[in-house]
Amino acid sequence: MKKSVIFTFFFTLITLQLLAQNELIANIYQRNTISLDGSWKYIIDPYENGYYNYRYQPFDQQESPGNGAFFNNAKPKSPADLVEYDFDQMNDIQVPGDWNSQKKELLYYEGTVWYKKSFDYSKSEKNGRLFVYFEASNYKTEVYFNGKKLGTHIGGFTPFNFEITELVKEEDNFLVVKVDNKRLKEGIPTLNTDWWNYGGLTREVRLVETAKTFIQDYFIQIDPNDAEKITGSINLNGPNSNNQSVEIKIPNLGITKKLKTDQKGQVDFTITTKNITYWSIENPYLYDVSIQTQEDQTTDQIGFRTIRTEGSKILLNNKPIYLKGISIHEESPLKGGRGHSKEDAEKLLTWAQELGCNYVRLAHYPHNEHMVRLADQKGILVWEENPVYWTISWENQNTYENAENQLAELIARDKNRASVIIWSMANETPNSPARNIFLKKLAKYTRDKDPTRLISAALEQKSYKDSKTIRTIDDPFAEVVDVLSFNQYIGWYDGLPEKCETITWKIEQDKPVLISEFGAGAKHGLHGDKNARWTEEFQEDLYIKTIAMIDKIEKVQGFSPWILVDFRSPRRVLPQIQDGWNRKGLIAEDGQRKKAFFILQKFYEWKK
Ligand code: GCB
Repeated sequence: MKKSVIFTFFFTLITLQLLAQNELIANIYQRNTISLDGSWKYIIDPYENGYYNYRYQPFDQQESPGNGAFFNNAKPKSPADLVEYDFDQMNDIQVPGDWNSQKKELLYYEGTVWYKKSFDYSKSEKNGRLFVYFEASNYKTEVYFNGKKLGTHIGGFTPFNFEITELVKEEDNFLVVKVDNKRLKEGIPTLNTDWWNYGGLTREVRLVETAKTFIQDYFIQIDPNDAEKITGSINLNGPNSNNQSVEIKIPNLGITKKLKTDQKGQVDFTITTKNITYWSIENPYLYDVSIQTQEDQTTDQIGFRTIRTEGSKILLNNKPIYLKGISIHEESPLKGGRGHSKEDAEKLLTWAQELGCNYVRLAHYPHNEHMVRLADQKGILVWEENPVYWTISWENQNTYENAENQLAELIARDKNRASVIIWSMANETPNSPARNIFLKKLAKYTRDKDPTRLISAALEQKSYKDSKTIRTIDDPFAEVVDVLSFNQYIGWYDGLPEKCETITWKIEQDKPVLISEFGAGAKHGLHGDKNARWTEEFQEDLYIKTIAMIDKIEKVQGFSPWILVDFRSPRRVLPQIQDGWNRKGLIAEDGQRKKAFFILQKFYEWKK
């Protein structure tokens, strides 16, 4: 082998190792953090000119990438030096925030944008460690710090972090991030969706300071088989992780327990206790749970509850519950664009509560962490969803791993949230052998990771045998899920609303049933005959007739109509009506309620 080939081989090996991101740090909001939000410099790079050299080889895999590589944040050292970019002369873009709704020229842009942030840093703890934590970035993200590659992240809606302890300096640090939101056939989601592909550093970015050996993660829940036992595990990270003393305290239960980590820096525990105030919709009680080690301390607010199914019932703390839900996309009701803030979450969940909801379906991808934190506080049950949507590349192993990884990151983030009761694997995926293998594997993976929650997926319905009036669920994945959910659009894509009066349902699985979607488009303020599409009256009538139809299905334990607020979708081009918006919202994008809002509200008020 030639020397240069050997070098490239080892260099690639080393870079591949470096690309592994660090395990997620749990409970980011209650750590020592420094925000990197605000103005960043940006370069639009549709040809990925700052990433590939002219032979289309990535600069970050070259021995000497030179001045062409944007991650070097290069500056000419003398007037003779050739540098064909300059971050510091570029315009600002705000982080967090999608680029589409910040810059006119980026409204429909799908491709690469480079971000750069410079900062000084003074250590608050001498022996501490430093990480950079991204709450989300859509879709493929390459992260570089002070000219070194930290790694790559794939997936637009889940958090990731990298350690920068050894790289950080007191002055002139620069973090360069390449974000590419090109849709990909083999991606999760794939090319085809019904929502806007917002690109960029869409959620917060922060530095996280930790002790040298710190509390990386913990999972603390009620034992699904014994509601008087709190079980959990705690993981430390650092040189002193093994055989370390750990103390867990839940003051309001009078619990103080001293533990010791094993050789892997982990400790599993079970605490038996009576008199737990269970987290519920009426009383979303959260306990302060604190974990202390010699070097580190963290506190979280955790609710304890059980969730399980029995026949066709869903039992919250052993009592049947009817899920009065609504589906929600993560768009900012205040500013438009991708939502990310606590205020966005507050507004969306307040609207859901005004409708009378005790449950929300966060479609079709993981929403920001504020949503589930607030749902915990407000007593709203949550369905969280992986972006396995419509027809993805079922046979591609990388696609599977990507789906599993996105779900793993979501579970890592939200596994201590009492509000989250359902992990949804997918939405409206067509039945095929490859799809069934894919989804079964994903469900098994999820169950192994988290045995304390229910598994579902938004499936599709079909005619029972050849009947014109009887509908059923005939899908092998229905055997796998705990909760049988499906979307149906009788009255909108399938006849007119009065068709609901002619349809009955034969659901044979002995499982609780949720209708994960139904709906109709209506332009707020457009009034007319109830048979005229796009009028508020049409949508209102569809709600009346659909609710009457599904309330007769015995096994139905709730539903989440499509959708709380009108949302942007490039598929929706009808002038004067859609203009780029999916109009199935009960609320228009400017906050105005449509007539159907009040129909659903009335039903939820009445329904026990
Ligand atoms: C669906 C999809 C959802 C779409 C909706 C619609 O079945 O699950 O993502 O937005 O229909 O409006 O057609």
